Amino acid sequence: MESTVKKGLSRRTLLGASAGGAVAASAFGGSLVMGPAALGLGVTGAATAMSGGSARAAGADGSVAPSQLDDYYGFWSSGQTGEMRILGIPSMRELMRVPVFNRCSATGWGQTNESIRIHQRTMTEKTKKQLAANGKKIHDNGDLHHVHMSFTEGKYDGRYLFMNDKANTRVARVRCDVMKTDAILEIPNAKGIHGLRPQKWPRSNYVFCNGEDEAPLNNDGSTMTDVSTYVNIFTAVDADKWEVAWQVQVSGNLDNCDADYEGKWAFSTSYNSEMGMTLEEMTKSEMDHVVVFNIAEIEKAIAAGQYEEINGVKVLDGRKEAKSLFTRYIPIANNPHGCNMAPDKKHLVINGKLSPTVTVLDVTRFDALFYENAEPRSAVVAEPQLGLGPLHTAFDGRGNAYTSLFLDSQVVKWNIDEAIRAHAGEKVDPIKDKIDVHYQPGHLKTVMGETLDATSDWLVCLCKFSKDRFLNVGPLKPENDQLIDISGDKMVLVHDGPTFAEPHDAIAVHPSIMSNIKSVWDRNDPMWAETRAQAEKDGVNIDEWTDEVVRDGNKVRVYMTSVAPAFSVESFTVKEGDEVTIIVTNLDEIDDLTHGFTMGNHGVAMEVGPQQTSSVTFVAATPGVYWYYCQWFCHALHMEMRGRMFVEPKEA
Ligand code: K7E
Ligand code: CUA
Ligand code: CA
Repeated sequence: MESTVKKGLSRRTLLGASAGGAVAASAFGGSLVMGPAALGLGVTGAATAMSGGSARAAGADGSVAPSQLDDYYGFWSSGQTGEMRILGIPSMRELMRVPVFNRCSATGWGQTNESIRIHQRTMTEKTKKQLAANGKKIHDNGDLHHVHMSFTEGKYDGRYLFMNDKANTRVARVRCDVMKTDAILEIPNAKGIHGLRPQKWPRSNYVFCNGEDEAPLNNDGSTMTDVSTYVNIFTAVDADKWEVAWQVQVSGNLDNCDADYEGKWAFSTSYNSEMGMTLEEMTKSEMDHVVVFNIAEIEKAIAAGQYEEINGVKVLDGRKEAKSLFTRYIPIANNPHGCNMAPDKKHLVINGKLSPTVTVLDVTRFDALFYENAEPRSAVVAEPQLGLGPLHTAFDGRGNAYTSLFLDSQVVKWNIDEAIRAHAGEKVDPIKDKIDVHYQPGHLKTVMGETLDATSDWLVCLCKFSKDRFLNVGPLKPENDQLIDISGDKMVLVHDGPTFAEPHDAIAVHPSIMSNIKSVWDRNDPMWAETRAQAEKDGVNIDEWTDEVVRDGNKVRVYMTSVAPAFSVESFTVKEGDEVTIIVTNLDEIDDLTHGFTMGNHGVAMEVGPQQTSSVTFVAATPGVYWYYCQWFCHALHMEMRGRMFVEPKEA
């Protein structure tokens, strides 16, 4: 088996071979991407192989041999943890955590000056006031549901990843070259950004963001219980400038969204068209709706100045009663959730949640929705009944869709074309397969299934409950992200992947798209441009060996460099109450040689990657000797990579 791997056979072939034996491996020698189903291994076969705990199990569970690389990058949201995670697919190995909205103890994200500047750049005055009242500079938590990559002409382009923070009404952008957050935007007027999607065509000029929660536009306490003053806001963020391009006020709330492959439309589900404030009120109507946003009409009105400027943002009125050309409302069965555009460029799938159906809309019929006396449901081309609690749908490259059934704890595979034919009266069953998942699935994702590169390789199903699938770790259990082989006719469950609170969503991306990813920082990176400007003012060159302590009133700036295994500064002296800023430049330029800076008993720690500059500011509180040290194991003498801060009494 070892030598077969070296000959370049994919793990997928081995997976098939593990059931059929070594003979099968050689029989299928050159032809790769043979799923277990294609090799005659059905669901039962896989289950037996795994529960039998045989030597084959490791091969059948989606694992990748040590030192072998995964076939795909997986970018995972983390829900209330507030970070983004990178996993390998199919091994489901967690490769990295990228702090975004959260405070990270390891990297100092949310504490370093570089990260605080990114947080504060677009912060509203109101938020600053609210934070100050709580003794804080930034929100250091978030609820990150949706991660999506930037597109060029309907395909991932490896530039950025975009994500939402439902908790604090923000969106963030992560640079794919260094995998660091480079921009955070607080969205004014809206409340609780939930659904988030980039424009797919011609490129991601916009990132569309749904405000889920209803609140008064001027939320200053002057009106609170009068629901008629509440608004809901759809936002288009300029993905390059990372500022709000425009907003549209809508009827009902907004849940999930997506965009088409022509750059004409964005669409959002609404579960609260009732504008109810209680569960009973929010589920009262038989029908809610999908809002269709007409990008060209919106841009025209913005260019013509037909907007109202509210809190520095251009806002259009797209509510039903405004009878504008900005929006159309398509009635959909009560409380829909997921909103998924198929890679066939034509079909949009709306997931029923309370209804056992999904509604398939033909987006090429959306122009007609804007004609006079248009029938609002004229774009509905299918409404297959799939099972209980459909939440989200993913697509493969063969015209099939995979829908998560939250209540049934299943994934159902169905064919879009056959669903449309059945809707037209033909006797055909669009449901191709159902598989049990464990348990209560939310999002599910195929490899690049939200792009024109959709493949029929793997499906990741993000289950909300794991219950008995893992060793009991207490009342709080992990989620269970399951890996399902979809290369054959039948879906085959191959791996259980425990994850911490609470990945809602993920995307899978081929490594060829990630070709601009770096191992060493560029010294001229904009991440520390302001830190560099301050150093220049202080007459310090941070690109070279530096050992400078600059005093500026009660502010002290300590410039040092790190080369394994030493900091350039072995000790420095400050006074009690001084505001101390430590600026560290890592002069090492070797792959993976990260240093850190931790100041003992001050709650301060940060990452300093190869060729990176990081800085952190704190107050030297009480007199005494404090050791600082490098917290990233970097050298045989890593323990010795430390120094002392002497804090003298104020009146000394
Ligand atoms: Cu369904 Cu926030 Cu994407 Cu969770 S949402 S599942
Ligand atoms: Cu430098 Cu450890
Ligand atoms: Ca409703």
